[in-house]
Amino acid sequence: SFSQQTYAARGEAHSHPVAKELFAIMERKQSNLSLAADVSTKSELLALADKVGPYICVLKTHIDVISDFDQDLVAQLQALAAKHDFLIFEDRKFADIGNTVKLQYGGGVYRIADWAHITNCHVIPGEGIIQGLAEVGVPKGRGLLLLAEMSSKGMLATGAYTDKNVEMAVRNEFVIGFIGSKRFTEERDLITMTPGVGLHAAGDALGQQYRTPELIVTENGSDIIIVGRGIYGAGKDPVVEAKRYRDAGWAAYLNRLGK
Ligand code: 5BU
Repeated sequence: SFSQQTYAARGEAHSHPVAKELFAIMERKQSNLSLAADVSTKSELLALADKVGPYICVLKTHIDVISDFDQDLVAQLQALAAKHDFLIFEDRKFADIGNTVKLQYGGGVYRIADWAHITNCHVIPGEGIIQGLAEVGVPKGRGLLLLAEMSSKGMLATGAYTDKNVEMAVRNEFVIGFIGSKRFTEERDLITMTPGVGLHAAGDALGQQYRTPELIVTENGSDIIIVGRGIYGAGKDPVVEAKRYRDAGWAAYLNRLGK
């Protein structure tokens, strides 16, 4: 199983350039931690990314919640990605027909495909959404995650719907993996990234559910933990918490390897 192999070995063997780079970063930084940087201004986002950047493999953004977004923000994010050696994942959750998502991904105010190494989509419209996104993303060397599951209470991505995500991921080279709670397949070494990870809280008041790095990485075989408020939440020192989650995620990975 890929779960028994090191990130380094998986990166060397991988055929997708984004997955290859991601595994190499994880190995170099000994980090399978992604920061969900859900702050609402440009200055807060840049300050958080600069502080926590040394401890993460992926910076996950919701660029449309930044009240003073401008193109200089993404230029500066790209500079921070180079400085601290992380990839940028815009958690856009595209969900429209292929022709529309092409416009949303490549253009508009945000021009996501120009700066986000990774984005994601729901497959509710059918496989054309992947084809539309691929037309924009493949020429730019980007990668896509499918939302095979979500972390929130009562979510509807289960059973046959999750299985369809896996089938579509396997047959579309642009797809590098999933958002979900576990490893789904042994084909093409598809990566799983898991949000809803927390060491202390059980959830929030709006349906978020938190599970531990041990459950997610060691037992379920997921590859990357995504942590937001556990790192930058009220009263927290983001650097202290980022180190804590980085160490917990990496320990869970070493446990999985039996080291
Ligand atoms: P938190 O502060 O660690 O709860 O933030 C979780 C982040 O992950 C937040 O940006 C969500 O939009 C995102 N997320 C999620 O929580 N659950 C999901 O299933 C998916 C994304 Br997909």
